[in-house]
Amino acid sequence: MAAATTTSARVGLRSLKRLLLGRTRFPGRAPVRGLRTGGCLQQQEEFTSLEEKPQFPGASAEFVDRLEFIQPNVISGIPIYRVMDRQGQIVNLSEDPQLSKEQVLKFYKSMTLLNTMDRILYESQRQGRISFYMTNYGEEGTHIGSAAALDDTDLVFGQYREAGVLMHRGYPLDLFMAQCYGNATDPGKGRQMPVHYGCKDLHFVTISSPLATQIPQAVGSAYAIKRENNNRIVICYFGEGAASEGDAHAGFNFAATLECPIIFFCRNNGYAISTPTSEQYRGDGIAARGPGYGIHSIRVDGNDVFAVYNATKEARRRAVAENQPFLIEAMTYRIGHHSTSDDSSAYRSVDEVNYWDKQDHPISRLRHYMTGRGWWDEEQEKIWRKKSRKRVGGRIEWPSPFVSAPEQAVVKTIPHSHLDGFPRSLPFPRNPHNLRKIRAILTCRTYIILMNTISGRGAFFSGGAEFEF
Ligand SMILES: Cc1ncc(C[n+]2csc(CCOP(=O)(O)OP(=O)(O)O)c2C)c(N)n1
Ligand SMILES: [Mg+2]
Repeated sequence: MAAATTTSARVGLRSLKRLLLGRTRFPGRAPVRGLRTGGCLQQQEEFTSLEEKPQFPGASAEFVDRLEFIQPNVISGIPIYRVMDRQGQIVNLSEDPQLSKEQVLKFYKSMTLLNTMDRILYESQRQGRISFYMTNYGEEGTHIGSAAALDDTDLVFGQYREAGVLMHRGYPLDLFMAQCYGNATDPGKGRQMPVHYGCKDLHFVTISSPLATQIPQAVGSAYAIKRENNNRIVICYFGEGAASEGDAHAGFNFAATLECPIIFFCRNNGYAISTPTSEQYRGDGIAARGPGYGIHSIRVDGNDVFAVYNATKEARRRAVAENQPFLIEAMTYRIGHHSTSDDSSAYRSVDEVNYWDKQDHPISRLRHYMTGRGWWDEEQEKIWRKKSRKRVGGRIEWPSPFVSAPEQAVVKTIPHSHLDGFPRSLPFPRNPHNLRKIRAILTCRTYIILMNTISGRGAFFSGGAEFEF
């Protein structure tokens, strides 16, 4: 069978050779004639099959005479670059980014502050104070490590689980809170769902929920930045689930062919809502796709903030110097539920979550590193935790237990059909039961008006007029 295949392959090669009339590029051999219709019938020089080189414009590769499919598992997985082990020890001293104590403390404080903000906003949602929230638990290292390696003017396109990037850039806690509460201070005035932050001054493009749409948009921006030639880059974050969208593939290919200075930063956290990676793809993750598009790619331990920092810094340096896209796949784990609309205990075990929470967490890894150097101890930890809780908690405005007079006025503007029996005789208590009921009975538009109202100090729109209270 193998011999027959080889023979037929050789016959095929010979006829192919005839098709290539005039296209050979071997030195010292003049082409017989230019290629034209019917060229296969014309005379050409004879070569041995070993001398023949492929001339296809679409690939640069050698001929082989064995029929063999490429195995998807030909290598045992793209390796995962790391700098620190789980105990916070530097594995290879030459890879230590040698950050100062102040820089490392800043990393740690940003990562823990993000964690504290998540806890308080998650609780806010559970108490019915805000409509929705998404935590970043377990992915703090990917946010801070990558953000710290960028220039402040590099343009960020996020997916929705990258609040730490914005926090590292100095977005105030007040505005995080205002956005989630959709109140008068929110630059978007409650028109977006919670966690859809955006900040022009900090070069952070507003989050939009349809998955992967940010990818081709980011590539377009990177192309514009390349034409401006001002040493900036674009970084585009997305999850491994979003990488299955068609937009991701279009974006990768445009970035490679147009040679755009962009870092594709994939947070591979194991799940896309309830879909585990084992059902999401059959190849070797997302990093394996990079070479397919001609993109320099690396896989890093996303729970190692130094590995993320080193990889992003080098990718950024080369993206600027070479006008090339880079792909970083940061391996991590989504410790929280997908969002407050999800209950992950339905599709994964508590033991699995506990492993990442207790044994391989980016925050504890960095803390081990800091305590190993004598930069941090339990007392400092206690003081900082208390202070950060106060910093975040102090931003929440606790509304009064009853709906205020201006709020009553809004409820009166809601068509009766939308209220479906909900009492117009106000005040009604602002408790979670009432909020849930309101959510269930109101149409989306009315719901937004009411949520803005109820969230306290809100801005709302009614009949074209804007009220603030
Ligand atoms: C086009 C589109 N399809 C489906 C959804 C619903 N959806 C929201 S998040 C999500 C999962 C995304 O997972 P991943 O990209 O891995 O990010 P992660 O949530 O894990 O950070 C899905 C399916 C959506 N928002 N947009
Ligand atoms: Mg995911």
